[in-house]
Amino acid sequence: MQQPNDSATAAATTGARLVVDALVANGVERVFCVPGESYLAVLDALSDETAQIETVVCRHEAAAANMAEAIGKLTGKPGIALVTRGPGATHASIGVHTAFQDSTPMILLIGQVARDQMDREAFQEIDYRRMFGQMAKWVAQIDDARRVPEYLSHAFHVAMSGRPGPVVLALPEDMLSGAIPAAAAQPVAPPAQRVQASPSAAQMARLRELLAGAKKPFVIAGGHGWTAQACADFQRFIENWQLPVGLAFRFQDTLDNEHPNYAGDVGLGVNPALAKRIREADVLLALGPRLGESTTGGYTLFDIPKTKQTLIHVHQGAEELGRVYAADLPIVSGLAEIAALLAALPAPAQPAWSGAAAEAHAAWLDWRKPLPMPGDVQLGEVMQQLRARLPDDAIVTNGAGNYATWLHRHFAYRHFRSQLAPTSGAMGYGVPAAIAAKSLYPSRTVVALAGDGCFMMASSELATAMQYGLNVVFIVVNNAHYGTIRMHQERHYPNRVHGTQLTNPDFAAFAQSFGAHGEVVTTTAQFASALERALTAGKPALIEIRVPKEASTPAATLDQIREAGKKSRGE
Ligand SMILES: Cc1ncc(C[n+]2csc(CCOP(=O)(O)OP(=O)(O)O)c2C)c(N)n1
Repeated sequence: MQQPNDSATAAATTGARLVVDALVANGVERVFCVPGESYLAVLDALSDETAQIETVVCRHEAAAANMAEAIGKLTGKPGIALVTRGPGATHASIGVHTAFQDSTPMILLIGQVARDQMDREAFQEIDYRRMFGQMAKWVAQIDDARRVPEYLSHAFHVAMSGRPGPVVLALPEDMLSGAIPAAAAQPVAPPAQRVQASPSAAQMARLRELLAGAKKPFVIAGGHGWTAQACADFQRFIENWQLPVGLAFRFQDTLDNEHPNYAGDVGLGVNPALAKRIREADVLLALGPRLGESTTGGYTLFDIPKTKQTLIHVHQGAEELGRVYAADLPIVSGLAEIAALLAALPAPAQPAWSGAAAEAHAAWLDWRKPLPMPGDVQLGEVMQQLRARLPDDAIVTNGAGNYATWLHRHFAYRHFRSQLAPTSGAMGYGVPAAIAAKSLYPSRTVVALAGDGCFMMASSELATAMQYGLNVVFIVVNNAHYGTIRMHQERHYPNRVHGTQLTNPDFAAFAQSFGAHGEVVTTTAQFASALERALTAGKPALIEIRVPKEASTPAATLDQIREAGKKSRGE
């Protein structure tokens, strides 16, 4: 290991100092980390910048990376995670993968082995270019401390521009700690600017022509890259044009769900009436989302490679257009850029489809009504109670699991960036995402909804919530198994339950052991008062909701799922 920087040398700097200077220059307010000996010099430089940058110490690198990802989702600027080489980087990889799938700006900084140890499979050494090659927008290793400003500037630009995504930078330990003459280093770069394309006048004219000529148009909006102003512009557009709007999987906060043009979410378990409406549309405007598996009903909603519908696909990254579906009008554009133009796009006086938006919204309202489920807790009603009690701008997070389908179906997202949920379907996301959201917006209410499986993947972060006084309300839907996988198991291998059962702790006592508030709900009627106590506890709080295994989805029991599986195979 190299000697730390000799602070007596006046005009010296270090790679670590330059890294932190770049974070400061880009307005970074917090970094999420688990410390490691590979980047002590960065921690040391951060200790001089506590007025601007808070260092949030986590209990697991997966959580630190998920927190950084959540900050990227909420702010549109890269969230920063700092982890050690080898084990730290491998733990953190889930957050990088989510940032990639969700198109979220994020930068993962990894302490790397010293340059004179490289390529020996030294202690915890990994070649991050190969490791993260497919799940990051850019991976680099900074071998020359003098060039840190250039690398960091490029990292911020790449993460935020075009289709946003994660950048990984490996920082060799000796590059970070070794002193170099300050004059030899590049100067700090100005803050990075988001670079986005705008549609051409000809593309807007064609878009107008296609849309105005439609009989049954439909809009699917979503994807990362929206701003509050873009959402307001988008709302004006769909009101002027009387368009029905679906929101892409886990981008349900792009339009107020109570808006009369809202038709529902186009995600997993899509409302069949909505799927029918989309299939029968003649012109489809996909504004912002990838047309990925979850937003296309597992690639079944549209024909491949040419959709039956006239497809106008707007995306921030050119590489996404024509990936699966060849659009009639592909447009590369930032969402704020196109939304401003759409708001001013003259609408036909008497659209052929008037009344369609109201019909689609009525169908959503119908879909939203809870159906009875086995057991004493009606989760659909719980979601509606949650909606009624939480402020409109409350942030609600989740990870992966069937429990989230009640949230997605029965809750209504009413505010820009009030949903934090991974389109990557990563378990263990909701808890750290909620903690990050609360650290960013201390005055907003933040609720993390998790299954028992999902919660336990990140439950150690209760300690982080306690340490930083981040009063998140954690709601754990406990059905004592990995319910989603059991559902698939029953569908494909009826009555052969294996590898999906869980023995859980007493969640309320578990939360209390951290110093948090904890309680159990076993009936629908108990929920409202438990929520009230959790929201006013003055500390992080956990509500365990006990539900039976049989309550598999908002619409089907395990028995029904098993029987449907058998029937589909003709058994
Ligand atoms: C990190 C990760 N591991 C495994 C999976 C596969 N998986 C998807 S849902 C699920 C079960 C989730 O269980 P739980 O949180 O208890 O929710 P439930 O489905 O019971 O409502 C599993 C194991 C995943 N999506 N992510």
